[in-house]
Amino acid sequence: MALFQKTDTLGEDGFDNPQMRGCARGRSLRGLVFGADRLKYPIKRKNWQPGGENVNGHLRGKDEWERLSWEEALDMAATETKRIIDTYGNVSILTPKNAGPNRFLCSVGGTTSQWCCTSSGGFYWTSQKMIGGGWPYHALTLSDRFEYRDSKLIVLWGHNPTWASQGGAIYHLMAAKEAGAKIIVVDPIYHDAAKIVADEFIPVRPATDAAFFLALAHEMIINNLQDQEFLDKYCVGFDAEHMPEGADPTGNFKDYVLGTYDGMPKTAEWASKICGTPVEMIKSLAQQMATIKPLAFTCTRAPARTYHGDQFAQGFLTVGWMTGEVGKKGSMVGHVVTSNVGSFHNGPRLIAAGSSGVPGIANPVSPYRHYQIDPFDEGDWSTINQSEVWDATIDGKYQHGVRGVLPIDIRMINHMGSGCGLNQYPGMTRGIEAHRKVDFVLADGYFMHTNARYADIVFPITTPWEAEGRTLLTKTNKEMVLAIEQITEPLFEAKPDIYLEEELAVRLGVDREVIAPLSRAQQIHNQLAGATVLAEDGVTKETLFTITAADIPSGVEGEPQQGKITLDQFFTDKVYRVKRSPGDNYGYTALKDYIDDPVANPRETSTGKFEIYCQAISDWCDAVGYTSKPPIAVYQVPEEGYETTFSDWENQVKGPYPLQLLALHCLRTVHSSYDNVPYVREAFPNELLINPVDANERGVKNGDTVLITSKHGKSLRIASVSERIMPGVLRLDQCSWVDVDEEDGIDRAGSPNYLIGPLKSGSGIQAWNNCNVQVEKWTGTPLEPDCLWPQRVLEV
Ligand SMILES: Nc1nc2c(c(=O)[nH]1)N[C@H]1C(S)=C(S)[C@@H](COP(=O)(O)OP(=O)(O)OC[C@H]3O[C@@H](n4cnc5c(=O)[nH]c(N)nc54)[C@H](O)[C@@H]3O)O[C@H]1N2
Ligand SMILES: Nc1nc2c(c(=O)[nH]1)N[C@H]1C(S)=C(S)[C@@H](COP(=O)(O)OP(=O)(O)OC[C@H]3O[C@@H](n4cnc5c(=O)[nH]c(N)nc54)[C@H](O)[C@@H]3O)O[C@H]1N2
Ligand SMILES: [Mo]
Repeated sequence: MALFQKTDTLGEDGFDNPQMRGCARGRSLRGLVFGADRLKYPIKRKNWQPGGENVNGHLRGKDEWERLSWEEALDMAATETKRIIDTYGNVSILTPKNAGPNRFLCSVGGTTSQWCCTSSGGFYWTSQKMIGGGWPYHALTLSDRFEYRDSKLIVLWGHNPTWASQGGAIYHLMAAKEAGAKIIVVDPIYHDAAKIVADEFIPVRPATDAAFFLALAHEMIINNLQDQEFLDKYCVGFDAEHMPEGADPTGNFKDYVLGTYDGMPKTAEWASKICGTPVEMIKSLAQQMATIKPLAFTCTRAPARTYHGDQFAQGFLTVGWMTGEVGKKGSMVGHVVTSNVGSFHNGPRLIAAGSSGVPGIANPVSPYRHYQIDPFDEGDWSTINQSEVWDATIDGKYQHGVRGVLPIDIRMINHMGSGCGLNQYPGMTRGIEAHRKVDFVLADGYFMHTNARYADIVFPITTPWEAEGRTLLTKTNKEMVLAIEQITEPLFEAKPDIYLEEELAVRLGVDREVIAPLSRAQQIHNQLAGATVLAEDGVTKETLFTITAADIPSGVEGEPQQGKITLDQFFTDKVYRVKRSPGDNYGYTALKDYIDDPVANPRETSTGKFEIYCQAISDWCDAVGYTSKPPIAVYQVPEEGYETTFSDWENQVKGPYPLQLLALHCLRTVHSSYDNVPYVREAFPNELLINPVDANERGVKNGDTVLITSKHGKSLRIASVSERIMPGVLRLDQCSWVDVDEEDGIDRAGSPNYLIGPLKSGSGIQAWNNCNVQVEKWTGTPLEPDCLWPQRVLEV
């Protein structure tokens, strides 16, 4: 059977309504679903059995496996979970995944969850507090894709949409360029988007952008280029005359930049030593940003996924607002969310699915998970920051917001459901140690991915392509939905997540209906029947699907309804797109209401304005309890960054880890997903990108195997020597499946989180893009390209 994600062939292809092309991962689905390494049966680690105290935990990741029947495995997992709850309480079970705890564990008293800033780095909380609004998500402030054709200057700061963004991003950039926009890219890498559309490329070292922003501000101030009227009217905190009530006037941004009180003007020369950008480039960018209008000033969240990443977000917004380029056609300042909407499909979704109708189950151990946290809440909850879950498990304590450091005794790690936390969270060497410390690790998976490899019991789970029925996928850009359908019966003994959860819950005395109150068919029907699309007026919600009596499966409750497209048509086309044209009612100019009338439409900040001086974000970081920061954008040296590559910064003497490592979202994988598929490995080898200057210093040639060492771990990779990356900076893909050689403790797969430490800062950021490393030529056996490695096929 051929199984490729179909590509969009609907309608006429063109800049207004481009067909959406399937990506390399989608086209590799066959290798994922029908991979020889699919997990076929429930399995148990040979030297583990229920009953605790840590039965041979040191063998996790090394032990052999034995096959169990589903009944045996379910009984064993349920008995051990119950023992742990009865002995140590629900709080002793850690569920380290973004998707949140399972219905099963919530229904039996809950579990310690994790919270994080994951994708968003410093932007999540900083954007809400400085811009106002967005709750419970970020405050997003970029405009609809058509508006880029009105921009005369587009800045892509740490923004490579050719790799990480859905929605045909590069096509929209090309259209903007054709319409006359100049495009400037600022990045440590001369990436593919730069190659295709950039008129100028400006290099910058990772985790140093905050210094660059201050120099841009300095340059604008000394040449009086800032839009003072905009700053006075819409912002607080730029200068001493416009501070929020009660704030110390000497704490304003302008005086910090000029060095009025600290004697240190944040000049281009000062910044250049830190960020590595030539002085002339900094000055020229300030000039261009302040004078070429309309300006679209965009970045991703990648540079904010760094230690002190809040200061990136603050600096970016502050300098953007200094240009006054907000809320008008083609003028915008904001960060993109490449993961959900794509880089240029900003604004509210035009199409929405109905609710499945299944109510959530609260987690009695904590109301918080994923992005949600209230560090000021002094209640008796237990949620651990993603950067701290492994340390907390090993050390028995964690930071509980304003309550400070509290003890915790984790006895079980629950990996059920989606996510691959052990591979994906920073500090994997600590993660492996944590997994070896507890009594029980429970996992499921399609394969023996990292979570499964270090577990005691693993259940084989069906992929979405084995799930019954046909439904719609709305996790696309805002203008379209895709059809998804079952393409094969469940393989081997794989079963759906819900089956696993239901069976475990029943064994602990919970009613089946609590876990699965509605059949899958009913849930799908609810999603299809409730789907809506905005009418041409851009306001009215219309029913999307026509559903006939024959479309409603027996046993499913529902009524026939009239919509814009029949289900048969949708599942034939496989895609539904809203037709766009310039000037239509689906456009969106971010923040227009505030700019048009700031009195009638105040921002949801404490002052009602944009807060360049933002006490709220400073208070928030203090409450989280890792590192504190002043209310304005400043530059603070990170725990790992550029300065820390030196042992003696004053005399510029390099230290033991003289290079900076980036770990980027890549063409090969979606995070750790697809990393086991040999043909994406072949097409996109995860090589260490290194500049010729650094390679030559180390006698490393293109194709050589190199050893990468950090304070936290060691990895081998093949070097790819190229001038496309700045000297002093390296790049790996996030995130290959770690493959540790137990003899020497070195990871063969180049999995970046094995090198990256669990650093903790600011609003609770995961610091993925600032790791300090050393590289040397590997004198042992050279690595074979990983596309030739045997797959992890378990013979049990
Ligand atoms: N070094 C570094 N690390 C990073 C990042 C980085 O930039 N650098 N980025 C971070 C970011 S932004 C993110 S979002 C995270 C993502 O990290 P994760 O959320 O852990 O995502 P994946 O690695 O794709 O893991 C998804 C796993 O869930 C399984 N799965 C998918 N659907 C289901 C399902 O329905 N049921 C079950 N049981 N399993 C399912 C897949 O097979 C796969 O193994 O990674 C983070 N880690
Ligand atoms: N193919 C693919 N696409 C994906 C994903 C995937 O795994 N694979 N994951 C999705 C998800 S969940 C997310 S969160 C997004 C993430 O997507 P993004 O947030 O866009 O992150 P990246 O693609 O890792 O990095 C974007 C750019 O930032 C630059 N950069 C990194 N650090 C710095 C820095 O300190 N300063 C500057 N100036 N630039 C820097 C990198 O060189 C790169 O060019 O991607 C989504 N899209
Ligand atoms: Mo993400």
